[in-house]
Amino acid sequence: MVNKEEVKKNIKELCKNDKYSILLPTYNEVENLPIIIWLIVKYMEESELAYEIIVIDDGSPDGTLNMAKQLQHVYGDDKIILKPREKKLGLGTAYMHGIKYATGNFIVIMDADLSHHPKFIPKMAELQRYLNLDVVSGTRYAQGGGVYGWDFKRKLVSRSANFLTQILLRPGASDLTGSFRLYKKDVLEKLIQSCVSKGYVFQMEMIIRARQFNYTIGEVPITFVDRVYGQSKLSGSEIFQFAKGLLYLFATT
Ligand SMILES: Nc1nc2c(ncn2[C@@H]2O[C@H](COP(=O)(O)OP(=O)(O)OP(=O)(O)O)[C@@H](O)[C@H]2O)c(=O)[nH]1
Ligand SMILES: [Mg+2]
Repeated sequence: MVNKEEVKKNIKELCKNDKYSILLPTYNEVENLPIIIWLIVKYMEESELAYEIIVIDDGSPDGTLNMAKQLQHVYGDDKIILKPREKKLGLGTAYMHGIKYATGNFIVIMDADLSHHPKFIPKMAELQRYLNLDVVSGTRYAQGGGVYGWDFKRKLVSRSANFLTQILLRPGASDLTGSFRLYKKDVLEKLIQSCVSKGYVFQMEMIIRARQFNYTIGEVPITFVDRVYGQSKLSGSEIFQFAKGLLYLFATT
């Protein structure tokens, strides 16, 4: 009989050199940053996972970078790494920029606006370890997941985007437009290189390409909470861009 505790211990031994580089892209997140970092530190320390947090701020006018510097003093420059850029250059390139400095063998991508709760990172790491997965995706659309604080229009847009994509591309993952995910570093590098889209459709393309390259994907149900501080940026043109990107992927993959 295989003892469960024994298996857990063996996995822990195998994974003792693992390190998680958490990429936090920020644009005007001065209120959210101290809270998200406090939570990440709390949950990573509690679960005894080695980690670093890479903050990629794109010249936020609200002083996010200054806040990040103060947090670096508090938590140490081995834990908080600052890789700012001069101006707002978009999320996709922010990930590419951040990953260059990552020293971990795993990368976690998440939003800094408290929509993604850090308590799910250890759950993703655990699932990854058990099944040696290439990608673990947080999902709002499977057992136990959910969305809080979105109005009807926003829910409809997100649901429809997922629904259409499921039908057109059959990706085999339930949350395509979400961006809370854990990747093996080399897998993420390959995916980013192969992705052509920008904006919202980028998250979807990543998971579609992952499927295309036969990477193994697991899912962890997450609850998603709408941002409390700061401005939302979903607009009509973003929705149009998404539809365009979806059709492009449909035609090319
Ligand atoms: N570095 C960088 N970060 C960005 C940029 N655009 C957005 N972000 C950050 O990326 C994350 C996701 O962006 P959000 O604005 O929350 O996007 P969203 O969740 O789709 O929309 P709302 O939360 O409704 O505004 C947040 O942490 C933002 O601060 C950018 O151009 N550069
Ligand atoms: Mg957000």
